[in-house]
Amino acid sequence: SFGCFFQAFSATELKSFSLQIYAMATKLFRSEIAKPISLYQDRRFQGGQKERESALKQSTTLYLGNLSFYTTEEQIYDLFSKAGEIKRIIMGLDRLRKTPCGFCFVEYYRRCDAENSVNFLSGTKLDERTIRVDYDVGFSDGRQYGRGRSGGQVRDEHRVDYDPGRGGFGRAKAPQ
Ligand code: GTA
Repeated sequence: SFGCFFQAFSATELKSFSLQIYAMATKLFRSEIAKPISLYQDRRFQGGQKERESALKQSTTLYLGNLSFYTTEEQIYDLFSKAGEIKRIIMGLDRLRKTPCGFCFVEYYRRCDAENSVNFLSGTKLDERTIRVDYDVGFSDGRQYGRGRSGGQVRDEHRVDYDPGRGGFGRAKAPQ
């Protein structure tokens, strides 16, 4: 019986067991349950932290990052429709040139399909690049444009590497 099982251990051992179980549960809670749904904070989001979290929890819209400028809407459609039926894809565009600048929004009809995309497609490769899939609060007009000073994404203004899939050097190291 359970009584006999516990009698086999000293009080110190039982205390140590329960402390270990408590530590494991805390770790799990911190890593899984308390994990923020998205690390990204849109500075232009009209609303507080509660509205943001509630929008992210219900949203069927995803942000895809680290795309090649050459990846097409069709390629994105082919990969992301594996998780479910897509309502629309909005390509991220350079604000000045109106050409793809390495991100997009994918909207599904169903929340569970968006969840499967985040869980199974984030970190996979598209056009030989590791893509990032993030929950988004939902598309609104104007969000399809890069916000960097040069028209592309902000991150491309800061990077110092040579990335042929994203226009070569970032603005930080562009030859003057
Ligand atoms: N849901 O992760 C995202 C995300 N990102 C990165 C952009 N968008 C995102 N949406 C979701 N999740 O509609 C959306 C934006 C907008 C569109 C284009 O994509 O809401 P953007 O990338 O041009 O500008 O947006 P954004 O998002 O306003 O840029 P942000 O947050 O300042 O910076 C992006 C990254 O650039 C940072 O994570 C950091 O890596 C780098 N960065 C920014 N500032 C610096 C700095 N001073 N020094 C070094 N690196 C920097």
